[in-house]
Amino acid sequence: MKPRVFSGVQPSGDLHIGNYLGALKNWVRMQSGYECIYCIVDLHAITLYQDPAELRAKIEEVAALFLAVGIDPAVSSIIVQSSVPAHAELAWMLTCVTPVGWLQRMTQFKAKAASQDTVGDGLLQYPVLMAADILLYQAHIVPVGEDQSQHLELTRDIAQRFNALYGDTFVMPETKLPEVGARVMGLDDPETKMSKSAPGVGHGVALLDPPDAIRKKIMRATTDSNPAVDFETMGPGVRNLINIFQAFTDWPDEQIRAHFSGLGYGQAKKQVAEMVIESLRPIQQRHREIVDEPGYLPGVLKQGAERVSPIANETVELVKKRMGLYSRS
Ligand code: AQP
Repeated sequence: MKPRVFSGVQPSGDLHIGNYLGALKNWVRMQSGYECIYCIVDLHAITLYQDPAELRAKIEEVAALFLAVGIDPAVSSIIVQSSVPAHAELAWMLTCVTPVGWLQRMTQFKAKAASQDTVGDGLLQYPVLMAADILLYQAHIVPVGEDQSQHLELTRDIAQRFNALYGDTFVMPETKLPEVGARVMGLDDPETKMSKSAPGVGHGVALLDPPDAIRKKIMRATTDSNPAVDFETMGPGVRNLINIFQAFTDWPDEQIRAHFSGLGYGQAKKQVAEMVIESLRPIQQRHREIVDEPGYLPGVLKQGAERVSPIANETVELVKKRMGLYSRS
């Protein structure tokens, strides 16, 4: 049997090249060697307020993007988190074995809570729900960007604690980061990671941005006062742009150095912009075709939920049995 992979994306805004290079690109590659489950984590998205109509539309947009980047529904399962009730059910059981101090230490919680007037409990519980997503499918590998590493460590801690209290139940999942692109930074501020929910039009490149918008954003990206690319002294803005180029092209370090060394910033930005535009073109084209095919997307999501539900239900039944809860079986 192939090892199982699970990963997800929140439909909380426009998917950007950070989401693609940090996660989705890896997901596509993993399909050949693993049994993959890719999830639109809408229950995670509502940890911060979402306009209901916009959220509904985003769920379908993200699903269409999964397909457009190359997730093949014939071999991988694409699911919407809220359509498989076992995610929320297991999350509650795991909440009960998770010390609140573990959750209060999470960097993402602290950062997101700081920008809210009132902090919903869901924001604190976010990593427990993420642990449930992964452990529900007894996933072996979780391909994510670097920002999710801490949540993955917590997932392992929760699984270990559960196994210690109730007996061996969960597979211990491993984190898989991409070699390049694990942390794509904001174009307007290379000290913060590119994020869907960050304000500012020049912050991120969305996967569905038209070529002109991509060109404009990259040409205006924050750099430093050097006149040309110097790998020894370059600041985080230029480094970020070159990382983006490398993550899209998969060129080795030597080729990247030879290509960019000594290039003026204007020229370097142009190269990056055109590379991003050309890389996104087929994804955008495929996205349009998928959206224009009535009934296709709902069919894919229904098939995905039907395929994974037996795995999810088996885990929930096992956990209930271990905990002494009432079980139908
Ligand atoms: N800047 C990034 N660089 C590399 N990888 C990234 N990921 C996110 N941002 C970057 C990876 O994308 C996957 C999906 O992320 P998510 O939707 O679960 O939420 P997130 O990590 O919180 O991403 P955002 O874009 O910052 O969303 P918001 O603003 O809604 O919180 C994950 O594998 C993540 O590591």
